[in-house]
Amino acid sequence: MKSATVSVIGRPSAGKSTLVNTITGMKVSITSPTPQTTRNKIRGIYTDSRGQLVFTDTPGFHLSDKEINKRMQDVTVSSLSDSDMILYLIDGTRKPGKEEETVSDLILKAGVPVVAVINKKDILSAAQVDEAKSFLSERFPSSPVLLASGKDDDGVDEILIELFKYAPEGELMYDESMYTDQDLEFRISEIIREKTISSLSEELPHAIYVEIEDMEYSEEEKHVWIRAVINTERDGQKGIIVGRGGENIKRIRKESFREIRQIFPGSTLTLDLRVKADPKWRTSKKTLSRIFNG
Ligand SMILES: Nc1nc2c(ncn2[C@@H]2O[C@H](COP(=O)(O)OP(=O)(O)OP(=O)(O)O)[C@@H](O)[C@H]2O)c(=O)[nH]1
Ligand SMILES: [Mg+2]
Repeated sequence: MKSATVSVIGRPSAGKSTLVNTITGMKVSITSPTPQTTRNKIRGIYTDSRGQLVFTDTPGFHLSDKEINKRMQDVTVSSLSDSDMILYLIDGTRKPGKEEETVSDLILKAGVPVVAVINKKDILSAAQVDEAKSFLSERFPSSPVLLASGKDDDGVDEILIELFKYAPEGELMYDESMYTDQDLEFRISEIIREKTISSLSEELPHAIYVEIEDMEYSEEEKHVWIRAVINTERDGQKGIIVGRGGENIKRIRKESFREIRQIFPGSTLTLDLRVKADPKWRTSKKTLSRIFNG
């Protein structure tokens, strides 16, 4: 039996979370076209007759001195140092520059086996593939370099084959029926954040965080009651989230409701969704520590 922890590392929007969802076959980690969607370590567990791979999806590594970015960098770096292997994803549509070099330096420093993947195969030109290949073969001469599309589930089996090749022998770390170890409140807040992000444009997704204020479950009535808050950074941003006539928040609620209900099959659900301002939370050490708990 093989058993290994695998950190999924790469720049923002490389497709890390999409790939972890494809591998596990479940919605483990939220995704969006906005870079820096993932903010925490998110575990996705894959088990088959070969053994178990416990993936840690991480925040995309972004070079920036802002406090919030430093927190996210810390989450990613801490994951690098506690995994048996690294799955390094690069987005073939973007030229490898200073940021990519910094990410690959960090990976090399971790000193564990690396499987490198050029992702987004479905939209890459031959020249883009060549450029990514030469970057990776120069930096990781002894690592396999694969081409895949996490979104289309193309080349993903080959990634698993390579990872199992390098994985050490060991017992399963989780029961084979498990696909994530996230607590319920976190998962629910992430679903709401995803639906909020997808309703917004430009910078606003970075200005929000979601918290579950209260959650109760009645075994007798088979009913789940959740009160959640979408926090914005400024008072003026609340109106954008609510939208004209409440249209936007209604859509966020409806889409969140549909997905949260799947977590509680056989139960009914009340989702009370509110919008509040938490001024300057992105520079508040206390709030950041609560959100970026690793
Ligand atoms: N064409 C194409 N798009 C992809 C692929 N994988 C992911 N994407 C898209 O790329 C965007 C980012 O995907 P995510 O999975 O959220 O990327 P990520 O690396 O987790 O991003 P961060 O969490 O911000 O670091 C989304 O719009 C995805 O739909 C792929 O294989 N092909
Ligand atoms: Mg992500």
